[in-house]
Amino acid sequence: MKDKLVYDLINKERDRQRKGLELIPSENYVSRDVLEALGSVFTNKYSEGYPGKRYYGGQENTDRVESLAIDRAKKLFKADHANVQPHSGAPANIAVYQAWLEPGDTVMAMKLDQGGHLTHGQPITSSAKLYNFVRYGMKDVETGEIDYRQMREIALKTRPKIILAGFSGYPRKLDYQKFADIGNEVGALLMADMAHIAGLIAAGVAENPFDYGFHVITSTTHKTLRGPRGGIILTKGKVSNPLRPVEKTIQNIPTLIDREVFPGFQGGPHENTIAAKAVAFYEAMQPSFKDYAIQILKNSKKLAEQLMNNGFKLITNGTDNHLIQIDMVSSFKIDGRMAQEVLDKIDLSTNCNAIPFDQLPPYRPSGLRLGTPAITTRGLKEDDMTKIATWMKEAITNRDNSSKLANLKTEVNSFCSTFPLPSD
Ligand code: DSN
Repeated sequence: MKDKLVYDLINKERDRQRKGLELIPSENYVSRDVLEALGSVFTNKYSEGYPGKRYYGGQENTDRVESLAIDRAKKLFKADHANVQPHSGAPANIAVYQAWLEPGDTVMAMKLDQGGHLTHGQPITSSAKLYNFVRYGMKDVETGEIDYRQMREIALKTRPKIILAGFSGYPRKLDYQKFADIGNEVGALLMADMAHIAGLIAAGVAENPFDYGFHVITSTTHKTLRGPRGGIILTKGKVSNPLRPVEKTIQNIPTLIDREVFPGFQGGPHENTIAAKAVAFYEAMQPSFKDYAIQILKNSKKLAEQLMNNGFKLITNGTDNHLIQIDMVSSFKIDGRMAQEVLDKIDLSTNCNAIPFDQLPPYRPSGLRLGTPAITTRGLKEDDMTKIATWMKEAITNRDNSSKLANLKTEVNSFCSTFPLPSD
């Protein structure tokens, strides 16, 4: 590469990724094949429209690669229709809202502090300015059980047009049947945002919301699914004649969503990313991906157990999925940001996060979020989780001792040198 500045930064970032452990639950390390597709000449091509119905010429290869990504996504997630064009998870969610709602309509989604996501109606987002969001949360933060009785009462009162099951910080399973019962009772569109657990669903180690009658699933492709940064929207039902006006009915949802992604909300799709999505879907279909997903869960359970043994107070006292939330204030009387910064010093990457009923502000919340998708890709197993929990405890309790932190960092770096990145 002639641009030395960028070249150096790419190399430095590769080194950073090699030397440390990525514990942020929404991150992962992609394969060399995914990277190659992402950096391919498909980035040169404009292809507004959908396969077979484009607005520009020269589409014989883009049509085929996008069709491949669509077919693989459908197969992987038992969908009838897939839109693989959303640039990421936020645009995917917004496209569904815009396809189905009118301004002022109500959406029911998880509270942010309980594990919900910004795009599920946080007041600072553009969606929250257009639509009315009502909330559900946990009945008991010690177990993580959702308060389904209260959820139903709120739904009967507010008649949401969408009931959204999904999260970015909730470590337990959702009861999709209960969501479906409430949604069907009030006539809501059942939408799941499976961004965090898409890889677990693809591998068959987490439940698929379509098995419970959900109408729409959105996801990112770069978390547990281990693909490029991007989004997808999956639906049941087929696209109807795209030239005719369509009514807002459940049957028309695939057509409404396709129209909303393009031309409604986005312009040209990123066909290089779509090619990389196709590669990631292929990889997720291989038997080894199931082993990977099983190991994510084993590692997560073990890490949770070891952290608790080391005095970390976990939100819901454990985990059923790939992610773990720690209440750092109760555990060690420091806030989540300070904990994140201490762990950065020993090359363990985590992220601070709000915890239920957090008394601290979002930029300096009480919680720390971590997870096992990336370290499992790297090849770590249950025994290694004991090391990570011990390093974390040592670093947090010796946070003012710079030579102790330097020693821990050396230990982490030397451990990591035996676990190359998949793209090495
Ligand atoms: N930023 C993602 C996460 O970390 O969970 C969600 O969009």
